[in-house]
Amino acid sequence: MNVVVLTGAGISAESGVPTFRDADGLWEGHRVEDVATPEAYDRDPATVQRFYDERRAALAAVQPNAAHRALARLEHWLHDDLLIVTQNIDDLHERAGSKRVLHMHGELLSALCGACETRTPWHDDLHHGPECPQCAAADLRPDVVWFGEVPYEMDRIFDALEVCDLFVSIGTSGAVYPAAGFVRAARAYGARTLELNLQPSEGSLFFHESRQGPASELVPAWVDDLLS
Ligand code: BJW
Repeated sequence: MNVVVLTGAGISAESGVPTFRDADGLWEGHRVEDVATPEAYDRDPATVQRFYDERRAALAAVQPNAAHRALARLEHWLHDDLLIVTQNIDDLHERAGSKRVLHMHGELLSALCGACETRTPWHDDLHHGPECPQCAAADLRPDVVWFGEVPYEMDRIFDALEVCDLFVSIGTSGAVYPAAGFVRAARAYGARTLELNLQPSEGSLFFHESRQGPASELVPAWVDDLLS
């Protein structure tokens, strides 16, 4: 069986990483669409850099939870027949042991050079304007995808959606495209579709089945079912 799993902020919530659109979300009081943009960065790069520097530093203090670990266990059995497509910029899937992970909205632990567009693994702060290791321009920004920018790995993702037998969406609001459209693409290609989320998402009706509850309970139970 070939499986594509899409994950969103909800899978990391129980690790202590804030979500975006929940009541206590990252941008409480702001519309995410207003602040997660290249225009917001151009207007006030220092504030945006500090915001991501704080999130990068906070990442060191959190750990993968039972949902991340269950997906790593699933990869142990399915090998190349499992692909995780994550909208998250944390590294909790990798730290749980998953290897086949595509970060479509970029990664906190990577910097993108505005001058030469090189992506460089990055663990430190960026607000003080360090030089790009490739071209020496002091023009490094967080390597994340904001609204209006093109997500990473779209060709590989659609290739995977085309051949998967099962598409599972975990902990995402279904509010942001193109990820919100993956369920319809997978269905059109013939996959069965399952949603695992704390509450029905904006896209729940597009799934064959939707289960509600915390990811740390639903995901291990689903993996146990699949492997039994
Ligand atoms: C739990 C839980 C627990 C909580 N257990 N569950 C009009 C119509 C259609 C599209 C557009 C439109 N106007 C503009 C667009 C396009 C636009 C878009 O979608 N806008 C919408 C506002 C409509 N999209 C873009 O611009 C994208 N680019 C694009 O489309 O390029 C064109 C193109 C595409 C493809 C090929 C070629 C060209 C880019 C989108 C970039 C999004 N970036 C961000 C920031 C990343 C950096 C950062 O992290 O700071 O990505 S915004 C933010 O939203 C972040 C997330 O990855 C993303 C999704 O959020 P997510 O994961 O769903 O989090 P939440 O908080 O919303 O939801 C959490 C869920 O978990 C909730 O449901 C909870 O209930 C649940 N939950 N605890 C289980 N314990």
